[in-house]
Amino acid sequence: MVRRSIAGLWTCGLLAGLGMAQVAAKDLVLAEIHPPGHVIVQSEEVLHSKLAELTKGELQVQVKHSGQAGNEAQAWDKVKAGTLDIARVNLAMLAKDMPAVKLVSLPYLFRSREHMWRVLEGEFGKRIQSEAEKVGAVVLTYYDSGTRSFYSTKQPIRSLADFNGLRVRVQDSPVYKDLILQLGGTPVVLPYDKVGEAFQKGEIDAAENNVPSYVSSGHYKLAKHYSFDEHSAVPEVLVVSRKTWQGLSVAQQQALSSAAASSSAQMKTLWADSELQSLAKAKKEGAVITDKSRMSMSGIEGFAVKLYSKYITDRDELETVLSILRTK
Ligand code: GTR
Repeated sequence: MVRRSIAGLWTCGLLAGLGMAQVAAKDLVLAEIHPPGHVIVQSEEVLHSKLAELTKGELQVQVKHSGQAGNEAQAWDKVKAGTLDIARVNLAMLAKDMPAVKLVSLPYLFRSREHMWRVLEGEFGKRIQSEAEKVGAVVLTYYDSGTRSFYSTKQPIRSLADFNGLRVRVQDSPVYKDLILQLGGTPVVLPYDKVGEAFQKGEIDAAENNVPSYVSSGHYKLAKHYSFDEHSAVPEVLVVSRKTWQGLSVAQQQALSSAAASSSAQMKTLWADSELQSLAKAKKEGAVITDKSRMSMSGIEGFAVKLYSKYITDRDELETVLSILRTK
């Protein structure tokens, strides 16, 4: 989309009068499912202002928040097809197209947030990058997504027995579907924006997410038992379509990469605070938080190991997982 302000039109007229062409501002549409106020949207606002600053307004990011440009699966498909410029999605959503993502979605893979960042910024990150390129996307950066835990409507999940027969909403990821099956529950795949309605209609009993999303989605009002088991830590990713990327000049590509890196660095400083504030809000408004110390999930690692055996199918994948685990 070409954007012209009054000042822009005036300059344009002036430049035309001087026989010079003006470089039109270009908007890159970014699909986002979270609403304003979510820490991810705040980081995208940083991306927008940094890019505008670096390109002197020549390149801008237009954040279509709250799912205006479709849900995550739709946004990812459009990026691959080259009909959407940028999508911010949870990396787990790319597992169907990228083998490396299946591995990174495995539960209990990362020891800490620092461990996850070292893995993403190392060799493994390059592998994700090259797999994304094969399907038509360029990875710009990652954002924190904390850890994911289960939350339920009727009673807190405290032990493995509590999964028996539980209908648990999961993202459209084979790894998550299998995790719930292994635990004895029934996985229900739903896009994020349909989860609230499914709780209301009694179609699901539980879901899982990080605390900022549990709160900003309003799920904490519908499923008030949040059990801090922290079974996975899959980051968010910002991907640009190959078509858009190739349509940018080298200077614009550099500016976009640099603005994305700045927004990710900024997000690292915002994330912890967002988790604390969201947790405080949930507690204040009646959510019941069960800490790990009050859960007896012993045995869950056994289920996780079964998943590892299913998803690590050859020597290369084994080496990859081992190198992730060995990353200091
Ligand atoms: C959130 C993530 C979203 C989406 C959502 C979900 O943590 O930021 O992109 O994947 O989880 O569970 O669908």
